[in-house]
Amino acid sequence: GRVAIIGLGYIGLPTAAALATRGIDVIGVDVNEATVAAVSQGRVPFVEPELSTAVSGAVAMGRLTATTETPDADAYIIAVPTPFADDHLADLHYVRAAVEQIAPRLHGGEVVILESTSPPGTTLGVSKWLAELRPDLVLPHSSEGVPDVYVAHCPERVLPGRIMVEMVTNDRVVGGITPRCAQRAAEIYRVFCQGEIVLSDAASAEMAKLVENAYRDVNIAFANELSLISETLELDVWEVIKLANHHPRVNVLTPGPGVGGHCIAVDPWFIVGAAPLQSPLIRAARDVNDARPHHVAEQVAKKCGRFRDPTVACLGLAYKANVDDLRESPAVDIVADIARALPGLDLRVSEPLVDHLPPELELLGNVRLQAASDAIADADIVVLLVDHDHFRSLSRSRLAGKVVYDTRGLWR
Ligand code: SAJ
Repeated sequence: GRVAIIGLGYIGLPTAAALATRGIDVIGVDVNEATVAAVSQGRVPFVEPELSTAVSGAVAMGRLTATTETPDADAYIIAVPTPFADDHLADLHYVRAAVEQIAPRLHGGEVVILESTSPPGTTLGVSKWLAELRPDLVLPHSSEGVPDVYVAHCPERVLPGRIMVEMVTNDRVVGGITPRCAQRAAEIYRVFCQGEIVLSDAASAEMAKLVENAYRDVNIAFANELSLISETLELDVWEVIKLANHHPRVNVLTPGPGVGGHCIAVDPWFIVGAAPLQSPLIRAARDVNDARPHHVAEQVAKKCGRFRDPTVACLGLAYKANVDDLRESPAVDIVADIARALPGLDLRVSEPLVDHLPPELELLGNVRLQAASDAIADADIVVLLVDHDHFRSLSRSRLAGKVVYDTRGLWR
């Protein structure tokens, strides 16, 4: 069979590569022509370990092709973004656009899988959209007749930086609009997934994915709140957490400069949106984590007050350790916040995984990208924002005599 994957981003492209390298014919579809051109030549437009080899191999074998037009296929996997709108509700227009592209291609017998993280009810909505667009087909939610298009939700749960490993080894939840839909969708994931494939209904699968990320968000918020409390009580939060974690049933996560990425800072809002009155804890966690970047920037400004003309080095811009992804990164927000609050400040930034500043920092004029050793050498204040391995291995003697603000506890 042929599988079409709509959306060649951080999830769609690895999934395409995983299927194609195991002998399935895969057609990748993306609205971005540059992405389609890159993939067609076997290139990956972003950094993810082991993905390049898989994509170039699959393209060379003729198993993976890319196009801007949704083709005829036996199965469709929708892996488009589901960002949030200003009101924190999910913006489903990319999903809707994918469904509109798929609908005219259906003949009956196909599987349509939504992989994008979505609020509960979205997969049922996809099925209903397909039914509206193709009244000649029987969709699974209609009570009469055996469905001839199988709609399911199969959320991804891979960790950026480990996608190619986790895509194969993680357990996978497949939620169908009907049990038969789940079974049909599961057949596709059996091609490359070595973890357990757990069948369920679509709405439970949607909610489970949101719960996974909200769970992590709430736990990071707990660690971040402990960091604030410890500052007030003049305690070392890293010491406190280390001691508490010696308890056999306690595992406090790591405080940091904020929660970035496109998932953990977004998905909890879909739960809050679905049940606002019942989710005060999840909402509070979001607020605690969202307040972190400004708090860190304020602390840096305070430390600057102790110098006449301070030079500040900020280490790291990525949203987390050892990835080159600067989108939704608290580190970028912190640098921008400091630069705006102290326009005359000499602000050096080091990010070993990128070779130019993101536009929002470039615009500010007083931020310079430098190698970590140069930035530190000139600095009065060193702010560690990302726990990249590169910074871990820096010689500690370089920091002697400087004010050090380690937001990740990397140099404890
Ligand atoms: N962070 C902390 N302290 C911690 C852990 C993380 O401050 O103890 C910060 C990170 O620095 C980063 C943010 O939280 O800014 C999120 O990082 P992450 O590594 O926790 O997660 P993501 O966003 O890279 O990937 C998550 C994963 N979800 C869970 O672990 C429950 C991944 O498995 C999902 O597939 C992914 O979201 C997704 O796409 O939903």
